[in-house]
Amino acid sequence: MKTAFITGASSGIGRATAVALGKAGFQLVVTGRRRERLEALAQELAGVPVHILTFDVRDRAATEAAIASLPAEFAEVDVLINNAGNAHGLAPIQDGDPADWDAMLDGNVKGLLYVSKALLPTMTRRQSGHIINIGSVAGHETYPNGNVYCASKAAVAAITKGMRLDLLPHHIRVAEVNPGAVETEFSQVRFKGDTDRAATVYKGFEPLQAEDVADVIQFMVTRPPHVNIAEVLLFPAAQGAATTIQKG
Ligand code: NDP
Ligand code: 8X3
Repeated sequence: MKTAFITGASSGIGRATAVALGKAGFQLVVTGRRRERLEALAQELAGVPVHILTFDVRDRAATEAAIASLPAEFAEVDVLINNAGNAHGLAPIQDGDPADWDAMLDGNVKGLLYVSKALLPTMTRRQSGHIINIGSVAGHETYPNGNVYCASKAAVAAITKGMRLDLLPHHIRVAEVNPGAVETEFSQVRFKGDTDRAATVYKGFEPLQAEDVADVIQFMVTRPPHVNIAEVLLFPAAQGAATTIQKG
């Protein structure tokens, strides 16, 4: 049985990916900070072997310790989905909150690096592995007030390309999935619990659901070993660019 390690599986895209890969025959390591959410996910996936790790990806020592604690039967990771991340705030640069900047750069960028670094030895040793980094359209287009979130996702794009080149000699596939608007808890986190403001983001058109992104990820990780779908841009049909959405 292959092992998939999914960060940010307590909500949204990560959770839907865990469900999809569990149903596709993977055993899972699911991570996040909210243990009760991960326990509910494991219960929903009854019959699928699931190991839960709770840690904050911004905390390098905690990330390393959590990954070092993996029992032998979950330690040989075949597929890594670097999904944990969020936007915090949406403000002009001069009004941005440095605490939000730290949360985005430390979580979306450094967290992805810490998790990857801790798991890569198991892949390089076996000369095999598949890593999917969840970027965003925001990493390929900078939109007004998106500044630091866009920068964090542009870093994910650059890191993905760098990882792909560096890991090529080790036969490790590296890919990036770049969604547009997906209705998850993303906007609730971005707007700090303002659910009305979050809901307006997805009003007037049919956004992607987390399951739509999970479908694509499942397809990517079940291709034969000689195939790497290196980059995917996934929009709702109503979206043409980061901030161009046909409403109505
Ligand atoms: P959600 O808010 O629904 O899920 C975010 C997940 O990331 C949660 O499981 C959360 O777990 C985890 N997470 C966030 N910060 C940390 C942290 N510091 N340490 C550990 N885990 C963390 O949002 P989405 O599912 O939408 O987001 C998933 C990814 O998709 C993100 O990287 C996001 O940037 C990206 N994305 C989202 C889009 C969208 O429109 N929704 C579009 C493009 C990209 P917990 O809180 O339990 O720690
Ligand atoms: C999430 C999509 O457009 O809000 O990365 O940045 S967007």
